[in-house]
Amino acid sequence: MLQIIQNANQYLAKTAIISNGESFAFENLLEKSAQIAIKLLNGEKDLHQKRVAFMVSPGFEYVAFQWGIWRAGGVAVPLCITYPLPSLKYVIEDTAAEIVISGPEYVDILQPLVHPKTFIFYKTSNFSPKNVAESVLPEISTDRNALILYTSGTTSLPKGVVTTHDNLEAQISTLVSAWQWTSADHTVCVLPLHHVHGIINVISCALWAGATVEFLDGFSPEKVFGAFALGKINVFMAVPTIYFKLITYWDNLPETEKAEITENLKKFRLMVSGSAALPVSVMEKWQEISGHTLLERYGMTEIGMGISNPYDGERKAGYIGKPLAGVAVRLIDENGTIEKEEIPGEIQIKGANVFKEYWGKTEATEKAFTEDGWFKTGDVAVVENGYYRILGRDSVDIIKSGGYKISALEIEEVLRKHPQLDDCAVVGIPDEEWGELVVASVVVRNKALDLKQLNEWMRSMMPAYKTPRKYLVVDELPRNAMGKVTKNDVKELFKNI
Ligand code: MLC
Ligand code: AMP
Repeated sequence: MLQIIQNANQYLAKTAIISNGESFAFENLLEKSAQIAIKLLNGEKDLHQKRVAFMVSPGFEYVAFQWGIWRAGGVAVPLCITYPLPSLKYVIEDTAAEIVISGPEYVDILQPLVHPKTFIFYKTSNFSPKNVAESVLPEISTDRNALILYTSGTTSLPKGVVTTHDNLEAQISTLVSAWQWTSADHTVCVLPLHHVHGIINVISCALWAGATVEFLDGFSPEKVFGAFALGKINVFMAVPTIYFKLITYWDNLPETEKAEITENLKKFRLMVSGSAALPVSVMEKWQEISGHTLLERYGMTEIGMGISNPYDGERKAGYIGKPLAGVAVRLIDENGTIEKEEIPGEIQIKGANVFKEYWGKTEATEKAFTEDGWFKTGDVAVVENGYYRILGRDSVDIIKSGGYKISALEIEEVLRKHPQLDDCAVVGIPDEEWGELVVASVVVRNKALDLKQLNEWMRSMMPAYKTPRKYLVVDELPRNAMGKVTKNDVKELFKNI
């Protein structure tokens, strides 16, 4: 039996999930996920790693479906609930999903993709309760594929990162012990559930440890502080943009409300930031508000978490900390030399936490690893007094905005499909709130092009978080002597607007 299911059996009566104002015990989660597994099996003994894409809102049902897919022997492919049709189509087709599951709110958007020849389509409402004996569910060996998450990179289209149950168990168990999760913890999930931060660090770690996960319906500072005010939540994890937004909201409250929030926050056990660089100013301000030194850590879809500031011991502002237990980390320079303290190099990672492959992309998988099996992250760092500090990324085409990894090339490819554009270059520019802001410099065919319409068109093609926030019309893009667009010069163009 999968470890997370075995663990859940130890906490049957305890509250696992709170969502939509309802509490669900671990036994409810086990029961519901078993019912889902049986329905998905549809008389077969094992799904044998069929890809099952599911578009379900954060909450009890989301987790029950994820576990149900695993318990039936399938591979879970969570679909981002804010994706427009082209992005959903890409993920469903790229994984060759054999089953697609939709929550009631997403049936209309998925409907155009539904065709009896492509996949079996289920609505979550069709999973009627039927009591199930554990013995009828297949035994899942942990070397099997468990999850495919899509990540952007230096290829124009996102790649599916395949992790096995072994990988997930290593990622989760390492964090549970490093950050001392226990069944007494209570956390709140405000993050999207198609990325590791929400799926692994928040939900899976909490449930693995027998703790409670509460879901809010979307993120807003009011909702988060409102949930904190009830006095139960003691663990919080978020991206720097969320801390920035909480701080801005808090700054504008009357003094009495500020003081109440501060009192609530002081009772927390742990607050973590990650997915993007935490500005020192945000860390300091949060400390002033909450009395907590945020624990900053570093991770990636391909590795889960790799490097973390200590739970006990000094959490250094501006640093991502030290390698987590079981994760081997090295820094390599351009010549392949392993670097010592104080000399920058690319972070490379080895360990049971590292993913298996990019789905259906053998060449990309090979390119991502060194000959001796180290995963090349593309992030450049330096070690100072034993603590790692991120210096940047080796590709200007990878942008991090709001904690999301975004490929400039993917956006350019979509922009180029627009009939009125002759050329374009997408870059990320520094931004206090979002980390980086996606912007596009465009060469237009017709000077009368309506940028508002261009923006709306982009929104119909890609999720909002990937679309440019500013457009700049230029006669031509800056290029070097070889004719290649020079992205740093493109960034310069945005300095004064
Ligand atoms: C949204 N908006 C943006 C934006 N995203 N503006 C600039 N840049 C962006 N990136 C705008 C919207 O268009 C909208 O404006 C307004 O902000 C509100 O949009 P929203 O979608 O409702 O935003 P909000 O809910 O406030 O979202 C902010 C957020 C979200 C920070 C909660 O971005 C988020 O959940 N980020 C987390 C991503 C994540 O989990 N990453 C982890 C990846 S795993 P308008 O004008 O259109 O109304 C990973 C590994 C690891 O990285 O280490 O963890
Ligand atoms: P993703 O592919 O969405 O999983 O994003 C992974 C990337 O997020 C890493 O390769 C880093 O560039 C970035 N990242 C994660 N955590 C941090 C951090 N604490 N500081 C800086 N960058 C980070």
